[in-house]
Amino acid sequence: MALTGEYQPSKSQWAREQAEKFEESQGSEANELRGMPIIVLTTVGAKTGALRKTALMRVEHEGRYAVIASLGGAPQEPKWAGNIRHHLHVELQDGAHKRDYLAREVEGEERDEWWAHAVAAFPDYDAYQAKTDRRIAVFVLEPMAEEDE
Ligand code: F42
Repeated sequence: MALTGEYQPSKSQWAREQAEKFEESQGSEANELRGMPIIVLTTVGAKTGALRKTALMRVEHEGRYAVIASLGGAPQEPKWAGNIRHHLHVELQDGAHKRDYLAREVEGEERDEWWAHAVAAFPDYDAYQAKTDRRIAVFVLEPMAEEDE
């Protein structure tokens, strides 16, 4: 079931424009960062309940995705990570295809495996982890059953 709530645009202009252009064009425009593909994640705001849309790198493996809370190696986590912990049901749009997912934060070996997929998709993640003292959170997104399945 699709998420419900009012869309509240991000305060970050470049990130907002990328997410909006990507969605409006069904993923045919604004679909890369430095030549590498992105997806758009929709989360439910932990405080407002509003729908938040965030452009993130595309980390996909066998039909599942990971989202990496790197925020360029900043000391603080991106807000969307807290939103996910508060509300595990999210939407992810990859190209023209938008679907519902259940998110789970991963640790240990599972995190290591997904981190390797993440770095293969976007090598800068290693530099971001080296830049910050926090352990960058990794969330794996498992597809939820579609209504007609
Ligand atoms: N960020 C990453 O962390 N990882 C990536 O892989 C990544 C890739 C990427 C690719 C393209 C691109 O354009 C941007 C990319 N970014 C990536 C940056 C990403 O799009 C986000 O801008 C960044 O991660 C920061 O996320 P944020 O959730 O902190 O967003 C900020 C800018 C923002 O909009 N904040 C909102 C605001 O109004 O300032 C708050 C949003 C929010 O969720 N509010 C909650 C609510 O209840 O509505 C409350 C949250 C709380 O706890 O206070």
